[in-house]
Amino acid sequence: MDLQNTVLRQLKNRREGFSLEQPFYIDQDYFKLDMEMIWYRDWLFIGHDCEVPKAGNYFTTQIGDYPVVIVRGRDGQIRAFHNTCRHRGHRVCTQDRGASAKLVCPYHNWTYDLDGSLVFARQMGETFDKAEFGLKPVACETVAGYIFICLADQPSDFAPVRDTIEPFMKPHRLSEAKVAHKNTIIEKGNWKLVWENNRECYHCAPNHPELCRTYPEAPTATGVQGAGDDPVIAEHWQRCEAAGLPSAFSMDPSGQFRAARMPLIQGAESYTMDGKPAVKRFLSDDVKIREIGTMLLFHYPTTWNHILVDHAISFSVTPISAEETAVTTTWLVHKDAVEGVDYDLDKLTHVWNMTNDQDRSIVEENAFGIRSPAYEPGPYSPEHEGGVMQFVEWYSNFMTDRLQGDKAPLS
Ligand code: 3BY
Ligand code: FES
Ligand code: FE
Repeated sequence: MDLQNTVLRQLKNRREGFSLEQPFYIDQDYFKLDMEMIWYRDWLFIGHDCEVPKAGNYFTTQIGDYPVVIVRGRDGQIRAFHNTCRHRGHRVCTQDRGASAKLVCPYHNWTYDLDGSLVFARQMGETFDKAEFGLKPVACETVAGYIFICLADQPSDFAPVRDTIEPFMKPHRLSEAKVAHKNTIIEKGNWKLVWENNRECYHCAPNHPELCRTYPEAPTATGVQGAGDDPVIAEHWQRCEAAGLPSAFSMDPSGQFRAARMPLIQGAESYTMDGKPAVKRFLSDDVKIREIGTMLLFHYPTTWNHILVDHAISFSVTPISAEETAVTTTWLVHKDAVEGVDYDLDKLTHVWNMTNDQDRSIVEENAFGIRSPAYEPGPYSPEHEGGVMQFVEWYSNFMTDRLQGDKAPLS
């Protein structure tokens, strides 16, 4: 409770427009509080439904202390379960991904159906009732090719997320895409530093030569100010919307998620060194124009995304410890696109592999400096770092609400 009061006070007295106090980025107890208040309670992007195309396909993940398995059932539905056996707790699925008609715990072979019900448990005695020992479900929703889970017993309403992002995403038909490549890097920095870095492009020109060939560094693209008064962006929205692609800036009132379609640098169609498409077979036949730029979607605390005409890239943030964060990048292409024929994997992944590594280094050096006793919160650039201020604002408000909900308000 003492810690909760300290955090509440620090957030209340926070200097607006400045970075957070040191412990928010390095302290184990603050990290635990982030996990309990945000990660164990809110909706988290966890993967794509095209990663489990058939019944029995599954993948596993780890959110803080919780191992989770996501599996497609014979009825086609994607479900999530706590990946802890109801016998003595062994992880049921121990691989990153796989395919199986049933989920069989390796310890004593308790066997679960794809809907989580226990169907087989050897020699457990007369009175044993299998119905009592199904895998514990985790709330799971899919929208336009994206799977979200929520570890809370009573998840918040998913409808606002669905209502905002579905119209933007649907035309790109990502449910029918395939994973061309996926990788995970570990960044030695707190998850909030990963986000702060993502929410501005003030750092792009000095750090991202490859990305800057095609992605505009203007704060209107990355930030959260809407940008409807920028004539280039207004024209882009008009043109894309006329072609049936929702585009104008749309942000949830809570500040937790935002979708907007942004133009790339003039003439560029994709994140390649020459701006030309990386994939010959485009993602969706429903998209009738080529110069659609990038559909930007973020949803705190797990994901930011770029959806282009020829491919899509999702990013997923997973905290590991106070000072370590995993960032998983997934490149999606049309399911019929053939590697070596329609796309070259190096060309497809080059720009973001470079950019991710540059961002990793930035986050790690940022964390390094913040560990110094001489660190103190510093001012964000009002022109370039509005998106970072917005993230910190969201974090502070969200944590404050949750912490206050857990106890009587501060006197
Ligand atoms: O990936 C992103 O969305 C942001 C935009 C610019 C900097 N950063 C890479
Ligand atoms: Fe799973 Fe025994 S712990 S079968
Ligand atoms: Fe960056």
